Amino acid sequence: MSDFLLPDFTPWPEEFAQRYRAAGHWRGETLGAMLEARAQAHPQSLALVCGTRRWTYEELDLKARQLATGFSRLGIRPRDCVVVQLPNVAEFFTVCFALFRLGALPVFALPAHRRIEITAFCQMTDAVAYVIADVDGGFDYRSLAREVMREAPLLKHVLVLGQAEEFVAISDLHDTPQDIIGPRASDVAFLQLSGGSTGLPKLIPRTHDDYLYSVRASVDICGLTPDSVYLCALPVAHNFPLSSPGTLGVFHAGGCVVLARRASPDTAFPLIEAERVTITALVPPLAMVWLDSARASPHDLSSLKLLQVGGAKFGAEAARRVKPELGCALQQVFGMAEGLVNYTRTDDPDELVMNTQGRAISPDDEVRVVDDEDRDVLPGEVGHLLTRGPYTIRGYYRAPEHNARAFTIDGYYRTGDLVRRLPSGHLIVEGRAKDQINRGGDKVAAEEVENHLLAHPSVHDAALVAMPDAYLGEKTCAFIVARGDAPRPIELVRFLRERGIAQYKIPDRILFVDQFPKTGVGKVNKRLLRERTAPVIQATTP
Ligand code: AMP
Ligand code: DBH
Repeated sequence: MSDFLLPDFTPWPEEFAQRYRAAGHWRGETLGAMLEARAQAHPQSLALVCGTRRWTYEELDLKARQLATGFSRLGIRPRDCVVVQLPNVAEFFTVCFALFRLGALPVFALPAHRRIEITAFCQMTDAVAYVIADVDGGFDYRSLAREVMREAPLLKHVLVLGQAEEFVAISDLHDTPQDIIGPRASDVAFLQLSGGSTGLPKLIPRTHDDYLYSVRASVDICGLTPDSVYLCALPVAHNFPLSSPGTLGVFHAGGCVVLARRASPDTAFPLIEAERVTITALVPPLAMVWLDSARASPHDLSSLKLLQVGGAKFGAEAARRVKPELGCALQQVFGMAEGLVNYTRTDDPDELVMNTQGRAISPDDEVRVVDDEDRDVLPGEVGHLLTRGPYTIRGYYRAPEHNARAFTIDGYYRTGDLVRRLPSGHLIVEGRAKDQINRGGDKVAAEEVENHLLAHPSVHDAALVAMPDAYLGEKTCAFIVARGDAPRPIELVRFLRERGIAQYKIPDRILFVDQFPKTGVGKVNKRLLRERTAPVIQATTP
């Protein structure tokens, strides 16, 4: 058994693993080896632009190897988990590649996460280190780290980009590179996050083999070359800009990644012009803002060839505006950190690009569309999307009970999405069965927020539902049955904030009701609650 093998990881059954290897999907290459190979092949090519810093492949790889030595000296070992919460900065990559080399596992947090989430990630993974920036977006991550340290006893190190105060500065850790026996490609490389639908966030173990396959195949589908210049405007740790084909795809192709600190047009457009960006990825609300700003912008966006939009459904109407207003082609991307990614192809007819969310990457992606009893629906009918394949996990990390529900006996992942499949294999996302709200690409698990609301002494019961929104697609509305006098909504908002949850999970609306409508079996009828948001929406829509 490998030293790097992670317990609590559900591997693919051996017959599948053999098949994926035989097909050439899994090639035995690790992420660390991939970067090293690129640095040897074209050391002087530009790999990364971050503010005024411009790193070649040689520099990027060297810094990662130096940091690996520093991490190792600190005592970070193979299989140790390290929660990484960084903004879009170059050090995200040196930190991650250093950990990949050691066989330690980054746990990808988003900058928006706060005490509750970070503490949960640390506790669930027994993380030994937590990597942060000092201050970003006006928020001091060091004070967050102090709170997390108190609740996560196994956390030994806080590594800070910038002013470390009582913690360790990342810049002090670089040391002479050493030869390291790295992990195997079949080992878990990192833990990605799921938006989830339960009270607790879920962690997604991805192996070097499976992730690199999805990256490599995505590079082909999206036509990345050494001339590609990718603007990373979404949070760098998110699965979409990381791997579809994302920054890792660009490194695989030998192109250049340009990091944007913000995704707004006033930050992104000047970068597109200055760096001659050819491809970028956005969630639908940002794509709409870009569409509204492009024409009036003084910046030359003509280098942009492909805009990828995914994370939430991009409506056909907005989709049709991309070419005329941004002057580039659109690609719809329907993916999930658990694995399966669908793309519209660059040579698909417009009809498919505007109206579908694409088709699966791999000929070995098995996609089923089923009814409530797991029976295949007729072709073209709406049903639950189930999938398994060479880069889709067989289980979440340390979640056996949840896994029993989230996967079928024969290993299909229940995505919770409702889709329709066209004869071409393209999928149209028609809705969602999971109890989750997709707030413009930010996934909010209803149960998680309900549990926080229930902790308030004046809340007897809580139900979080989606409410349509022109900009975000969906916003959240919390229905509350009060215990005694109803608290003021602002008091509940303050309560949630003080508990330390990410801002995007705070309900956009809070409404009080005497009781919840119930379904036949007595469950809260969320469909009826969603309908009750209609007057609210009308009242607030100009
Ligand atoms: P996660 O499992 O947290 O990585 O989130 C993945 C989920 O995001 C999918 O299961 C879908 O519900 C949603 N999603 C991602 N891309 C799209 C898209 N293009 N259209 C509709 N929903 C999407
Ligand atoms: O929403 C997602 O999680 C997502 C969207 C597009 C994703 O993980 C991906 C592409 O890889």
